[in-house]
Amino acid sequence: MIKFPDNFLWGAAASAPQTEGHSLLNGKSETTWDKWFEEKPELFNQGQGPQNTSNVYEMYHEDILNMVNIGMNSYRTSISWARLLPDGTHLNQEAVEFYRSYFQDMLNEGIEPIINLFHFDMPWWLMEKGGWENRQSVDAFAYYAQIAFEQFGDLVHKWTTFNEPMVHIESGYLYGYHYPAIVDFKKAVQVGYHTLLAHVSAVKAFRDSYNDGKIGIILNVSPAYSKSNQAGDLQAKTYSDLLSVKSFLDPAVKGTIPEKLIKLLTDNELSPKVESGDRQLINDNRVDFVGINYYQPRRVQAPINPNKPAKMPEDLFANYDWPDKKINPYRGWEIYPEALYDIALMMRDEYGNIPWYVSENGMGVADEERFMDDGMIDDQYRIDFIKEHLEQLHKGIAAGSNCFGYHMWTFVDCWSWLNGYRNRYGFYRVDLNDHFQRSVKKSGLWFKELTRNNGF
Ligand code: BGP
Repeated sequence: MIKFPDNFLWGAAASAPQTEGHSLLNGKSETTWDKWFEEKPELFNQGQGPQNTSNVYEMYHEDILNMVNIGMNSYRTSISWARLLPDGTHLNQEAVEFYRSYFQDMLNEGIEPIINLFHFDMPWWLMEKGGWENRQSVDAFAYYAQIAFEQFGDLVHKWTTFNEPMVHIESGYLYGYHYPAIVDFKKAVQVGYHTLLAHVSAVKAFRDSYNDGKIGIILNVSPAYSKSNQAGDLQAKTYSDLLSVKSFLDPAVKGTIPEKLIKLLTDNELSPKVESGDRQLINDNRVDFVGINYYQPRRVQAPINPNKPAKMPEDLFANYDWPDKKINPYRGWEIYPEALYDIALMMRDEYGNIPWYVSENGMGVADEERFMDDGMIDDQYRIDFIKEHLEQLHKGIAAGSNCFGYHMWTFVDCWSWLNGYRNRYGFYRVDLNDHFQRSVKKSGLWFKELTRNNGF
């Protein structure tokens, strides 16, 4: 039997925009998702927009009882910035009451809330001013963070600033999956830099608030594996890790931006605008813990005939299609649990063995009703997926890595950006044709056994 450490956090993650619903109600202002859907509904799977999502706004109490029912002891979600501060300045009292009641309910039922501040949901009023391209976004975010710490600091003792900052950068400014769907490497770097400053400014606001909790950041880590040990392929790996892993992990944990990354950006004429004092701010505001979202590795090789200077990241590292890969065909992502062990050792050896947890891991599957058996989704593939990943994680912990928990994406099926409800990830199924009714899947029952035994 594989046993996990005492007090290990078992749970799941989600976000406000993907679960709350009531997106245009109860005083919330629009985000880029609301606006984009209004303008281009055809981009969204089956016209499924952000308005309703999984109706947690009304169903959170029932959901929390369902969490208890499968043995969860912790849950991460986010606060919607546009709900709490609809115009960026004035507090929406209804939002305060909603979140306080939601978090208090979790505490009452023995579920530890881990609360995140930004999960891809840029308020429209700020987007109109340029969003993260505009340096004013840094102060706006720090103000929002300060208000959140003031309003909920007595209930929440684990905070995170951003979920997967690389995703809003890449999807919004390189690959077109998020608004404003711009393709511009230099802008992407500037957006990333402002996001980093917003993160450290929120950490500063947290320290200044004398809150007794801990603060971290959630990063998607896809470690790069090179096609071969030839110099060009190894260099591709170095570039990929610098841009997508170390760019946030180093400043968040060590307080410094890697010199090699600065050189890479300079050599490619991609350096962002910085101000004096920024370095100090980054150095002074490090995190207490890190959440790592792991879904898939990155396979890379040397690019053929790249642009110099680089116009896109693909000019620095090309994708390598590993013939032996195992794939989740619905999402198109490689399944490679071994990377979780590599991540555990990386955290131990390169990041001072800082406390960290797996803040997302999961498997999205389309048309899950195919697997309905006697009224329950028989998602054995998800159970196998979790087991394989937990085995690797356990190996990492046994080797001394300081991992304190494992959260699945996700608890109840939720809305996923342009993919709507196509791929399902939950321990509980959500019935879109029957008032968002929840029903447990086989994986939920398996998870209950896992948590009861603190292992499997
Ligand atoms: C992560 C995000 C989540 C979630 C998840 C699953 O990157 O933090 O918001 O969506 O991936 O991915 P997807 O919904 O794209 O299938």
